Amino acid sequence: MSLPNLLAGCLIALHLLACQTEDDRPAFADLTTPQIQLNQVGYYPDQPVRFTFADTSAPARPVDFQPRTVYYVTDSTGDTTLVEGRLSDTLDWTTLAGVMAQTATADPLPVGTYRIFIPDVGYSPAFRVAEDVLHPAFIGSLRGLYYQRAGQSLPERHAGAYARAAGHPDTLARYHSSSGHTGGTFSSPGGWYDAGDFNKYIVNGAFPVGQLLALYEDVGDPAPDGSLNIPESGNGKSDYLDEVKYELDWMLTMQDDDGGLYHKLTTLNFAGMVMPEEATEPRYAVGKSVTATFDFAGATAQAARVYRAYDAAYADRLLAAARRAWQWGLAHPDAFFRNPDDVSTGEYGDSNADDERAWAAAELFATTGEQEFYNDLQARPPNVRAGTGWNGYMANLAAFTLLRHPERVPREYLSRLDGLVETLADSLVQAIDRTAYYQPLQQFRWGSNSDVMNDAMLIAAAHRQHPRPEYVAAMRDCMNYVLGHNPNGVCYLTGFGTRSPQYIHHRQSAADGIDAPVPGLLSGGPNTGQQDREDTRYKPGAAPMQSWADQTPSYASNEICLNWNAPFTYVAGFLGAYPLAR
Ligand code: 9MR
Repeated sequence: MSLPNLLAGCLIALHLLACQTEDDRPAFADLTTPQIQLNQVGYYPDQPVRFTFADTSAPARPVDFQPRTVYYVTDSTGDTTLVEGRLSDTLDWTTLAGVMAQTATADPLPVGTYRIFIPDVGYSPAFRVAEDVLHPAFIGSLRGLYYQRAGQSLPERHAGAYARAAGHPDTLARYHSSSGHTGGTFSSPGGWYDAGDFNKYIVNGAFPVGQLLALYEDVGDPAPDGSLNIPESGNGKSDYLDEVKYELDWMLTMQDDDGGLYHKLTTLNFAGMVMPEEATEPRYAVGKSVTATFDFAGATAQAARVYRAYDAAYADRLLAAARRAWQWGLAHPDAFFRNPDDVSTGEYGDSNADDERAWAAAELFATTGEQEFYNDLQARPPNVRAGTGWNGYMANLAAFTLLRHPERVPREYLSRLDGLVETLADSLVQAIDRTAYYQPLQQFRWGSNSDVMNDAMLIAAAHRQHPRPEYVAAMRDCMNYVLGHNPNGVCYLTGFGTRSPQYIHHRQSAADGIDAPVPGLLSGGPNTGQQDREDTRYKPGAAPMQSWADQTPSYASNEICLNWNAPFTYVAGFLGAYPLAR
């Protein structure tokens, strides 16, 4: 081709490109701004639309902030203005969120898709208003657990683009010397991978199972047969219970003949960022602990109740396993787990098992009504906590279960628990109302997004006892925060909203060659500890809520984990299904 022809060709190509860009983009495209932060998944038709205007690209100095006056709610094209409203006075949210901000709470909107427009700032991402607005995210987060299945291939018909080979059969797991066995192997297949790593931990299997089964008990089956597109769909049984059973079945394999539970099934060290089938280092049963054993007793005793109608023989098996674990726990009160010198995988360590014991006793009592378990609860009543992060603390689940099954619990005991939950929930509601971005946390630790969701679970427990609109509003505020109403302008559930994490710390997502990460997984969220700062580039001087990095190496802020998806699932399921929530 001659030079003039080449130039002419280039010009035509450039012209086409320009035309295409102009034609395909809606008028507002260049004006969509992360400076307007809101719940990118959306709002219920009876929910006020809370959003914030904050410029996170500039240093948050009061002198630099230019307050705006009005906002408009527009249709999704941005062309038609539907509502005009005024922004709040300027709020100094620098300490926690690193921003100067203005908020607004628009009146509830009818079903539809909308944007917020602020003159000289731009348009927000589009958001939906719908009766079932959280349902896709709820199903997505459950399917996120399916994607975590170990020992099973994920066929395209269930996993779409994320189809993959099976990894970690775990049929020839070894015994680490800390397990009390020498030599030999045992079979421990199935279960969900814990997180971005491929290991399986009893403490962090039992806790999410307890939270997920709590939802089933509180709202009824939230994902009936056929709703999750998993291999068991169509078997005539709840998809929800089918998926949770995948974890329970694995947990049952981790019980030693004497009733004690191996603490975890892991490699000696974390694997590289590879697909599951490429991570083939030997796996070991490591340790045997009182915390894992009581946690297992709690989860299986609860499951024995929930699975009775699903499969009575399975329920019997679960209850027998729970009783044996309970006995082992009583006999080994000091069997606390520490990583042996040659093991560096997750520890889930703990030096106090009172709360695990209370959870086990509560579930065994709710399931059997036997006096022994109540006596134990009287000696060690569950001390409910809020705002402190999970950190292996099980007492909240114990309290929720006792409140859920009041018929067996003496009135005085119950009213003490009820009062505690109500007082804490009320203090959370107040904290949410006066804290940046209307969420309850003052401290942002590892997995802070789950701390927000765990606090919302506590509010849900109070709401079950004392239904109040302010409880619902507070839970929805927590959801707003996690789904985009935050200074990062990020919807932390992968695959949902308009800006969600692209580089989660998750081996499959890093290694599968697909740009977008596996969907339905909740990023841990801002963490001022920044334990990974050597490999992660955090914004210098980031405020606590901005101490988050969408970077693959950021295991301390952008990993995903079972015990983060589970409370998200609970809250999304509760808001969507609980009759008193609306
Ligand atoms: O969630 C856990 C966090 O509270 C701890 O500070 C951290 C360090 O011990 O571990 C986190 O749990 C990780 C576990 O140890 C291994 N799998 C991934 C978990 C989430 O990061």
